[in-house]
Amino acid sequence: MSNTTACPLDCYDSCSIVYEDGKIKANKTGLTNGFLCPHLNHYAKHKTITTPRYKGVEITMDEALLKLKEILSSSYASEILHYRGHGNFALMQGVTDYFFASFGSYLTDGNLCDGAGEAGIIEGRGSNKNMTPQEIAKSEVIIFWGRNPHTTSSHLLPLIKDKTVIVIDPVKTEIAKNADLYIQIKPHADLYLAMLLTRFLHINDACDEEYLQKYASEFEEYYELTQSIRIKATLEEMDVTLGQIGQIIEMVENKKVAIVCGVGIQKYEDGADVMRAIDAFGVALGLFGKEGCGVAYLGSSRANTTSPFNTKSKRISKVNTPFDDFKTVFIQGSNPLAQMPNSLRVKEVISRVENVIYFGLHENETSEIATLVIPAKDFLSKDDIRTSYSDNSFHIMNKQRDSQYGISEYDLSKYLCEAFDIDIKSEEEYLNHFKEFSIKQEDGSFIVKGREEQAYKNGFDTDDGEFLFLEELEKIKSENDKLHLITPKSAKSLNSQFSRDKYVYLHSSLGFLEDSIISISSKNGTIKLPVKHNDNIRKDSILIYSGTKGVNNLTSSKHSLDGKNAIFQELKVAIDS
Ligand SMILES: Nc1nc2c(c(=O)[nH]1)N[C@H]1C(S)=C(S)[C@@H](COP(=O)(O)OP(=O)(O)OC[C@H]3O[C@@H](n4cnc5c(=O)[nH]c(N)nc54)[C@H](O)[C@@H]3O)O[C@H]1N2
Ligand SMILES: Nc1nc2c(c(=O)[nH]1)N[C@H]1C(S)=C(S)[C@@H](COP(=O)(O)OP(=O)(O)OC[C@H]3O[C@@H](n4cnc5c(=O)[nH]c(N)nc54)[C@H](O)[C@@H]3O)O[C@H]1N2
Ligand code: SF4
Ligand SMILES: [Mo]
Repeated sequence: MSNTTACPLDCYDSCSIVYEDGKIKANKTGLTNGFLCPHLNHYAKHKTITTPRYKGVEITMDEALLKLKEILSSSYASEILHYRGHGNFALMQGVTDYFFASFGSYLTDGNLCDGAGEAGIIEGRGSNKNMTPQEIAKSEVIIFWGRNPHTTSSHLLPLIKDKTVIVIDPVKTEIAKNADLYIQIKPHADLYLAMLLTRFLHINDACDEEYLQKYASEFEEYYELTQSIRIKATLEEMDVTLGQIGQIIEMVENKKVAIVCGVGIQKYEDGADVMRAIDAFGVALGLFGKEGCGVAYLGSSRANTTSPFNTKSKRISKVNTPFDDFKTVFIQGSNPLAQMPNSLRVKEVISRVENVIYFGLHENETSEIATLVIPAKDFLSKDDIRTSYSDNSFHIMNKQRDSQYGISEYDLSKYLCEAFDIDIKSEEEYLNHFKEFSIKQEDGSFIVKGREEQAYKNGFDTDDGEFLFLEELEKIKSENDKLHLITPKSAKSLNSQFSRDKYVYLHSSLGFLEDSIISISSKNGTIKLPVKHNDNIRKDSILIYSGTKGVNNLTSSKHSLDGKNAIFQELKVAIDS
């Protein structure tokens, strides 16, 4: 049995792991480079569910499977919803989609994560191909734009030493503290900053004209759109100075530039437009298809692969899910009661569902209300494959140990397929299907076949190979007397897995005492949390990390205008005195 596997978590880095003497260790090769992060360093400390239960009573796995079969038999297929999240990012997780789609049940559509930004990327470029960390390593200047690498992509850090770093983030993050230029932009002002940067680039004759003629001939029209922005008022609105815009342009001119974006920029209704405007700035600089240049985002872990799981099915929103349209909801690898927007709505509608089945590793808000709880096997106890959304690596996740607890996604699907007379291939056949997409490198590691080192070398994947610019601006209204809610990722949790944060962070000058409990509310709900001061946060914002219990009482279940994504930072909040 090979002792290598990979981290299954929804994370840019997709670390390669060696399992030795019952311990998880970092592989010394590639991006992993000998270190993991707190999640995997302390993986064994986090208690997982060992015993299935039905209506609060512990039962055996055999009884649980029988119960599951009974529940599914007693519902019409169209009364069943399969709701799957990304607690484990490996490819075999999708095998349950195969069962539920074949059974005739509903799957979900839309995204809690990066879908708005991805929609913007596809609208402009025609596809979503990422700039990899290996390419970022070759750049001279990096702009971290709404990405917090110390927390969410720490394996980038060794690659960017000695580079010029610019950070655009409303929170003064670790990377911002050490940046050559830090812009503490007002939340949700990035669209205008990206457009003004492009406008001033043009005014300064600093655009890559040759590139624009070849791959973005509509640039003049876009430039006109950028001219519709009133400079003085917009600078004030963004809390950015003309001097700072000049500094950015000076720093990026004629340099190899990587613009590294995260989900922070697109947790808003017009998230797609924000991403597209940042891409347009990259296009004006001629960054695409060149070594060490480009715009990085979350890419797609599925790029250059196909699924062996036929998942054609009816689908309903993953963001604003009408759970109560269903008699039975099967939740896998997700904690929707905490992580979906507008938790109070979710709680209310899910309370009307007769059978809520939770198939996961940890106890949480969702396992608490579930009728039937089925523990999964952890990644060390099952075979799988992991592709990355950030780089081109392909990891075979070899099973490392037998576990008496839980059931794998494949075994559960096999049981259900057999129970309901649906054909299913062997686990090995599915794994082999995925392995076909890999190619071995000289050092023995694998990458995904056909993914390019530098994407868009010969133009874009739009119909005519040219970049499509934004043509108009959405008018987004916001309440000016309230505070922005910043709800980013925490270092010690992976969304709601592991050690979850429990505070609200705000600037000390707002006048609330440390550890005093305050009540925060939005149009949708209220949450009470103890205060921690943090002067790295703007005075017009408060910060509550993803995974904090109750944070999503405050958020909206509306979709982004493009990309069917959640918009966790759209609603403003007030502190009730
Ligand atoms: N430790 C840890 N790592 C994780 C995760 C985790 O929960 N914990 N989650 C994983 C997942 S699911 C994802 S999607 C990725 C996300 O990885 P990131 O994109 O890095 O995630 P966030 O922390 O949500 O947002 C990044 C930054 O955006 C900033 N930001 C917020 N609003 C704005 C804005 O309006 N404009 C600008 N310019 N910046 C803004 C935030 O202050 C934050 O510093 O991380 C993955 N990695
Ligand atoms: N306020 C706020 N809310 C957010 C965000 C935010 O930044 N702020 N971020 C959003 C984003 S980007 C994302 S991606 C979502 C994430 O939201 P979810 O997808 O709900 O993610 P988690 O909270 O990590 O829950 C993962 C679940 O998967 C289970 N699990 C882990 N491994 C396995 C396995 O191998 N098999 C099975 N069956 N289960 C497993 C865990 O036990 C846990 O219950 O949250 C979104 N919600
Ligand atoms: S969560 Fe990310 S950084 Fe941590 S071990 Fe997994 S892949 Fe690596
Ligand atoms: Mo995410």
